[in-house]
Amino acid sequence: MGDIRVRGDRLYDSLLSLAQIGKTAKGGVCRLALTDLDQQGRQWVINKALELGLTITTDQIGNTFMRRSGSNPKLAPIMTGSHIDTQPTGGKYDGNYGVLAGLEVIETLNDHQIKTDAPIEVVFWTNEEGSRFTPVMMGSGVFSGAVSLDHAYAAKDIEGKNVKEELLRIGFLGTEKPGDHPCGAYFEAHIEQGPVLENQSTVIGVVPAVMGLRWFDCTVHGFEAHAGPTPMDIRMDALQNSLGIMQYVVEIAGQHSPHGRGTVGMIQVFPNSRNVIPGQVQFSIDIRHPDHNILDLMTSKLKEYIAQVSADKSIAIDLKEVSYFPPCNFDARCIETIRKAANDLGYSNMDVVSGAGHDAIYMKRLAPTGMIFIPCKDGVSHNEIEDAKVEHLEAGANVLLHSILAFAGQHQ
Ligand code: HGY
Ligand code: MN
Ligand code: MN
Repeated sequence: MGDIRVRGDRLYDSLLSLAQIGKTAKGGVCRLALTDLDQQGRQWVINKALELGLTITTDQIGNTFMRRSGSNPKLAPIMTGSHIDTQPTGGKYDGNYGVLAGLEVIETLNDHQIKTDAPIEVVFWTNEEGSRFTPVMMGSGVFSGAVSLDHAYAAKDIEGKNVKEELLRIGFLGTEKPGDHPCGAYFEAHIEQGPVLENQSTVIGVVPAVMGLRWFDCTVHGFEAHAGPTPMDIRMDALQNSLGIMQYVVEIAGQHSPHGRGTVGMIQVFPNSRNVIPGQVQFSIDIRHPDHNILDLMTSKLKEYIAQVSADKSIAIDLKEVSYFPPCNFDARCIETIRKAANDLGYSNMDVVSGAGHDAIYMKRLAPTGMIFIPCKDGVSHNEIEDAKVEHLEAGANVLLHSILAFAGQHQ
């Protein structure tokens, strides 16, 4: 069994084919969670799974499990997967790679008529990106109990549509109770989305941990007035009063470099008219750090700064936490299994802490969990130019194959 390998060309073709659904002019993918394009992407993956002889289950938050039976159905399945929803200017590989690498593992086992003791399941999770709906990693968060189903159902997008109605509309409001689904171990293959592996000319990232994250929605209130007649000294300009906070988000990340992260990615100005002094501004805050205590310190500093701005300017500022997960360490046995597979296969490998969140951080709460990284071109992701080499896509899938087999056992 040690000498079986996936087919990188076949995996690459399936990634390019799935990437046609929501493809953008610059060669990326825009397939936001629970849109018609997400529905088409889901159906494309399910059709491929059905061709491979898998059985399909969907839970009440739309997480979808594609199962290959094992010789012992009593054993909990060894699971792998990721997400197929993307950022608005996403790439072909973020998430999609982990799902299709899982199906390539299945197809390789079918090719070699290998029967495993434990069942194997490939999963795609609902709304990992958190771009259209928060919280981030919604489906796996509900599956692990970190997010309530009702809270997820009520989440609304910028047009006021909620998750439950959108799941129903696209036909993925399943019946299985989230989490009522055993898992023996979970492995997720993903592009690194950063520059470390490429800079180190290393093929496989063995992921020991994921940074902790906090997301906020910050709303700064002001007073709408005419841009012409209103003197500068009496204005309550919500946008001007927001700028210092936005810069401070980046400043606190710098105060805790090299691992601190601070980003303002979304901003909405009301009424957003060029000759009206903004009466309200709502913007996103994303702060991260691999050390829990430092993440807490960054959070308290941010809150103190915002309170000071509110007092100094006598303005109302609302800060609402919309996503949180602490730094997470993966399972030692999974980490060593991944490292051994990479070494046995002859792939260079190194530890890489993940700056990006992944569904694996929630699966780690339920079962032994590990992640496999491969390089992406210039470390770029969440960008339409995201790219990866076929040989790296193949290498990661081979490490995934042998890591799964190490846990699933082979029926004699
Ligand atoms: O935000 C993240 O880290 C992930 O891409 N959802
Ligand atoms: Mn991802
Ligand atoms: Mn992403």
